[in-house]
Amino acid sequence: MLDTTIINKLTDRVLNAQDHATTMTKLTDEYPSMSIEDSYAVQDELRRRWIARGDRCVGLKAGLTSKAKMLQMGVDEPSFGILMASFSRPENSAIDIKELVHPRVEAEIAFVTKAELKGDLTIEQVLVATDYIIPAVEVIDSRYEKFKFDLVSVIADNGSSSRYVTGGRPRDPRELDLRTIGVVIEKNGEIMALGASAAVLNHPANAVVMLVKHLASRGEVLPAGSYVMTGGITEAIPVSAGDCITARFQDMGSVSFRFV
Ligand code: OOG
Ligand code: MG
Repeated sequence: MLDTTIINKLTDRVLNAQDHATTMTKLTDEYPSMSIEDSYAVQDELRRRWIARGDRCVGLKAGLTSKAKMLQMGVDEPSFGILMASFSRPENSAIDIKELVHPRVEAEIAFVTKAELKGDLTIEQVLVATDYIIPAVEVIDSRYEKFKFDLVSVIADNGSSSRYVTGGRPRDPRELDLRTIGVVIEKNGEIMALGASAAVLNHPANAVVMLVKHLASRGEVLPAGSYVMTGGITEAIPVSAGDCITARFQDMGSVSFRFV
């Protein structure tokens, strides 16, 4: 494990890049021995700093949970990250691209839980503890040059998290077949990507199962009332100022916003 001084120094670097929309070189270039455990220690420190600023943690995200995303990023394992209230933007809002480096959008199914989840779970247990599922679009923005990273580096950058927009219709997960929800991402009215929800680990609730297992390995639980994003169903779509994004989710409505 890297010592606390180095974890703090790396957290400063990541936070600075996030706050000022600047890029950094991969943390593993300087610390080749850095481990996944070290990256999650950076995330813990990021969360402490955000909370100290008055922000609130609303939940967690799973990323790199679909083949399309793993292929696009050259990584073959899921990552987990923290979602703060300040990252959220309303539906139909305008997201300021100046605050971001090279954003991309992803369509994801989000879960909102109503009971604490811990340990080894089945999909069924996740569904029983789910209050509702809801469409979400994540705006990811790697702080690494050219959006290129390894698993250790991307986790320390909080899984490229930058903004997310939640919308459409909340649904009871027991009323839908969660493997066959069709999703279409449109940019300026043109279809850029399409897929079905089974692309995420065969069933998006599996992302929650994996997340809770990861938390258990760190002695943590997923509290009731958590907002969990399960990962992009398709590859992520690069965006620029002026782009209007609509993600349509079968039987769940759509989420729209734009970049200025
Ligand atoms: C890492 C984050 C991936 C997802 O939904 O797969 C992610 C990245 O691709 O930058 O959020
Ligand atoms: Mg994502």
